[in-house]
Amino acid sequence: MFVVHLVASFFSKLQEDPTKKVDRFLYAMHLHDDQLSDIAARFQAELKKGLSVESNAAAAVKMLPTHVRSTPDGSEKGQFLALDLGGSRFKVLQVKVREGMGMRRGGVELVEKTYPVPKELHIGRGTELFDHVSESLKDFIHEKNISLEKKQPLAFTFSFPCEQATLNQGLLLNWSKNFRARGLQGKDVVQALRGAINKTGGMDVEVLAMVNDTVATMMTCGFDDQYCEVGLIIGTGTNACYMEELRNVDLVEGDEGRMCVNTEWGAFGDDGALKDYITEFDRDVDAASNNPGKQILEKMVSGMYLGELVRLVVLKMAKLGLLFEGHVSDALRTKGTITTEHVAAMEEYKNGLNNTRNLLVDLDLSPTPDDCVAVQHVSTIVSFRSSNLVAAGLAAILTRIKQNRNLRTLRISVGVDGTVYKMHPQYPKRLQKVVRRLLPECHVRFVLSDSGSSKGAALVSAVAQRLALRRRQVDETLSPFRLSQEQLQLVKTRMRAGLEAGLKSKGPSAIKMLPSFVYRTPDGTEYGQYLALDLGGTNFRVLLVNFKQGLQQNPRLYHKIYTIPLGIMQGSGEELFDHIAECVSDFLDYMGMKNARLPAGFTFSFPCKQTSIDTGTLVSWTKRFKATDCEGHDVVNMLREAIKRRNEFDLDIAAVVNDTVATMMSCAFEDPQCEIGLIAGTGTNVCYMEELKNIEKIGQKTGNKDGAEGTAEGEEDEQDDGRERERKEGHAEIPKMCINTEWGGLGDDGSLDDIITPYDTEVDQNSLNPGKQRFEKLTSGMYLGEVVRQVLLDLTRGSLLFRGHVTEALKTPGIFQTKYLSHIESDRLALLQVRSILQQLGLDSTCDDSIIVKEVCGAVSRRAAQLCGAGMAAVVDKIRENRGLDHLNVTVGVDGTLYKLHPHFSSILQETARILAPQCNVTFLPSEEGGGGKGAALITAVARQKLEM
Ligand code: 0WK
Ligand code: 0WK
Ligand code: BGC
Ligand code: BGC
Repeated sequence: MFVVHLVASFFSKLQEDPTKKVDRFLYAMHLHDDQLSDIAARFQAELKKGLSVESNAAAAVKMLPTHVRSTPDGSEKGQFLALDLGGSRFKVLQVKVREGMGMRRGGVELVEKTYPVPKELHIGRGTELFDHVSESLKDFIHEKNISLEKKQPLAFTFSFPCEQATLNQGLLLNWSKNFRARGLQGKDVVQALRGAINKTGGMDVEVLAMVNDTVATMMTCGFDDQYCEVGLIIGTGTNACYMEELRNVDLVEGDEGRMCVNTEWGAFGDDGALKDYITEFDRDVDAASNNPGKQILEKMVSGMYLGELVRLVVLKMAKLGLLFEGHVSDALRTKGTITTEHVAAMEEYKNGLNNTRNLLVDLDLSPTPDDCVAVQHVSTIVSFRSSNLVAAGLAAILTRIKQNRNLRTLRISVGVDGTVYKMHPQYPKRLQKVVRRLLPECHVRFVLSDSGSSKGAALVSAVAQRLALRRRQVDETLSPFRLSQEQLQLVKTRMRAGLEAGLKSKGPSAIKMLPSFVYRTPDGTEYGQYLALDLGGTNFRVLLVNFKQGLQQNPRLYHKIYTIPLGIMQGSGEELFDHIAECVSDFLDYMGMKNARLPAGFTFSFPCKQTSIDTGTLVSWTKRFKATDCEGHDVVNMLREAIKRRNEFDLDIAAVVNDTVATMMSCAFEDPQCEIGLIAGTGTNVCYMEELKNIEKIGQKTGNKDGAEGTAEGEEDEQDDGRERERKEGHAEIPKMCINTEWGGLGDDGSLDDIITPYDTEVDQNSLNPGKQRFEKLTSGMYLGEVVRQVLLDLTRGSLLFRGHVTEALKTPGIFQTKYLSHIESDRLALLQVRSILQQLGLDSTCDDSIIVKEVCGAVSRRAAQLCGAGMAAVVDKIRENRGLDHLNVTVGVDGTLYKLHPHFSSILQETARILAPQCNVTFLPSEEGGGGKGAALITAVARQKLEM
């Protein structure tokens, strides 16, 4: 038989190769590479249009966000029911991912059953369609004896365009293919499914995720191929999805990581973008379809229409006498008599011609061998155009991915499914060849989805479940850090009680309330040249401060920063002060003032008991300092001793002040309303101007071994001119003194135990001063990084992070410096940069991991800022009540790297203080560089001038 055909065709060639006649007739369907590149370029423009919030509404290609943020990463597991609706077959499945013993590692087990969907349901009421779906589900559950004890998670593949706000919700935008059930457009199909399942009853199912079949196909293939980031369906319908950069998906919050976008490319051309490629046959197919004007590309590409296109071409050629000597049968006139299966059959290598002849005979035609060759060629041209158009669409998507990732070459895999791609013998080859021709620099692998898309849908549900579980577990882990208004109000109350208690007792109190012997803030009359030493924060600064006569003139400042090596911080007191003296000596050299015996102020950022402005007995070290033989000693003497030991220069140390006091003075020099000093840096602390009469412990002389007596009478004069100024400033001349609260100690008496978390306890236990400075350990820069590390450790041990790998890095104390919090939490920082910070710390992370790390950092720093805000509310309300005011205007001078460098700390602190102290209008004035030194110089100036009086 075949030989006869061969001979016949050879002779006819002599006449004319019948395919030539068809090529001429279907010239418009031949798409050359430059036309395909043009279509790819047009499609790329459509992708952009669909992604952008400005043009999405008008875009034909809807670019629907899917809320699938990652392809499988190997940790998915679980047992799921799955529904696969919308393709040529409706299937119910049970999918087991890595469940159960004996399964080779990483296996997925599928049990499935196909249920027919009666045609009338395709066009009936939507509720009936979903009733049929849920009844099929129930039937499947019973047939497969799936226990209904526990709630069964379900994954739903629904192959129609849906607008999704989350993974388990989706508004149907429009039907396509052969579905047009009423009453569902614009409705949430997941809700519709839940409704049907409840109506059917007897099933306890939770719909975890609804995905488009392209997405499910990408996930299915991504299970075995990590490069698979594109899903392609060429079946009844056609469509593609791919992993887009989240920053480009305007319709979804956030710009970190990626999200799979369902392009719905079937609608490409609905806005006329393909008008110059549409042939009369395409117009006929569209006109006769149940959604004219819609899904233009789909009608040129997918299985529902290819057969019809061939029929219309053959019909037209027959009518024009180009086939069957012009004979036309009713069957040929009848819609749908040539299906895509027929097209595929006609193109089979061996039996293609035979199948063509059989088909034409079935259509009551008596084809000649040439007719068969010609009709077969029509099928070839129609399906060739289909694969070419798909190739153009893919080329656009892959080019976009390459550009998104600034890659010169791209290695990627495309997960494919659909009866056209699967059934049509030559379709895959043709498609792959054209893609490789259009994108020579890309290495594209096509992965056939071997088991339908439900595996992928289950994986999405597994990811959804894992993300939901992780979300719940991360929320649980972080909820103790999320302080309620009531809790913050409590902290304010406890801070207030701690301030009051500290003012009263002479004995130990959690909040020490240390008198500073600074009775007033600067009044601008300060003048002269002073040396200032600023120890205790991140750096040690030596400054020369020059105040010129005349009000508010900014002083000249020269300074040099020195580091204090950890070994010195935690060595002997002598070494520490020798190191300080050495730095001062270096500075005086640098300033060429070795011989000047300058009056100096010493900012010493640790709790000191003072009996005068120039004495200070260190109560206890804090932060990183632990030098021996210092606690209980007068630090001014120790400094003097060290200077004497060095015997190179001499200083007249006239004042020692806490950095909070120095900061208050420095800011008060600019803003007279400044009566509070706040440090939020390595440590945390606050000072404020308290009324002398409230400082009971000052009442009687605080004898300490340095026994500096003299100051007493000084106080009176102070009081006199204090009185003078008060009058000037209106609130009756109440003598005041600045109190260094040392609020870092709040909670040392257990008063914060109800908000301290196990992570905080861990940090406290591993600190240099366990049980001490509890409030500081919840709020200051030295500890926040450690609290974060403890939380990350716990989350990793719970395999919620870093795939459960507890690396050495994560176990290393101090590795997560607080500055990383500031970097990680800055809005400008994309996730990629968060990942590179984690990389530097030896923490290999995924996008999701860095989202969680950022959240942990945010929770820990937010709590810190809120606690400081609550503490500040207590201080300003005390001052307001001290003065019997309904409303207080006050300024707080602030310094510290946490307050100054952290992206959100300062605003959250201010907001909290505003809410908790509504009767106070608090202005926060960041101190300028070296404020601690300037403040010390101001105090020294005040102390000096007093002496000259
Ligand atoms: C098989 C998938 C299904 C998808 C179908 C598309 O499991 O989700 O909708 O492929 O191909 P069709 O059956 O429409 O040819
Ligand atoms: C800068 C001040 C200094 C203070 C420091 C606190 O000049 O007195 O100790 O701020 O901030 P930290 O360096 O601890 O972040
Ligand atoms: C639908 C898509 C679907 C595709 C393949 C199209 O008609 O709009 O959502 O992915 O068919 O099934
Ligand atoms: C110290 C305070 C200091 C604060 C800020 C705390 O650890 O106890 O004296 O003001 O840190 O530097």
